[in-house]
Amino acid sequence: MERTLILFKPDAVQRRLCGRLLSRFEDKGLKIAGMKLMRISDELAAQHYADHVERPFYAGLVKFMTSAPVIALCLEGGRAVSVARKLMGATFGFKAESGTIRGDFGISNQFNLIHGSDSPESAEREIGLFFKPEELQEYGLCDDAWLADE
Ligand code: D4T
Repeated sequence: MERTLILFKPDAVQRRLCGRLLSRFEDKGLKIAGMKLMRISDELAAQHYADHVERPFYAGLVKFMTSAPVIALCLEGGRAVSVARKLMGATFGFKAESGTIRGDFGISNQFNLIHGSDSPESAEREIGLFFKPEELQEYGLCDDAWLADE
């Protein structure tokens, strides 16, 4: 089992797309381990996007991500990190394949609706930034046996 951090960015919340985006992950078989509506602080944005601090788009990205509420999700399942990245599609909406979240719901570079951890190591770090341990649940679902290989 693997966990990943997903953020529905301010544009997804503002465009009332959260239910439809969450359905994509539930339909695929990922389980919600944690979920909350929250406002990202400047400090949290700086920690989350520390790798991008030198990039030209960094200031605009932090401004966007702190501009309005987001939904933070910790999703769990087999190969959750790569499965979620496939569902999201390529970074820019105009390049993302149809059938993916970014390919189906947007054409913007910056307003790309969703964040997903890019490796299990990033996921561990990012889940720790966004969730306290007690905010994450461990529980079974009635179809668990039908979604796992063993
Ligand atoms: P995130 O991190 O938001 O899941 O997106 P990706 O993993 O797909 O892409 P990224 O880290 O390279 O970029 C982070 C974030 O910055 C925005 N961005 C990116 C931008 O506005 N202009 C740019 O040129 C790039 C490369 C979009 C996603």
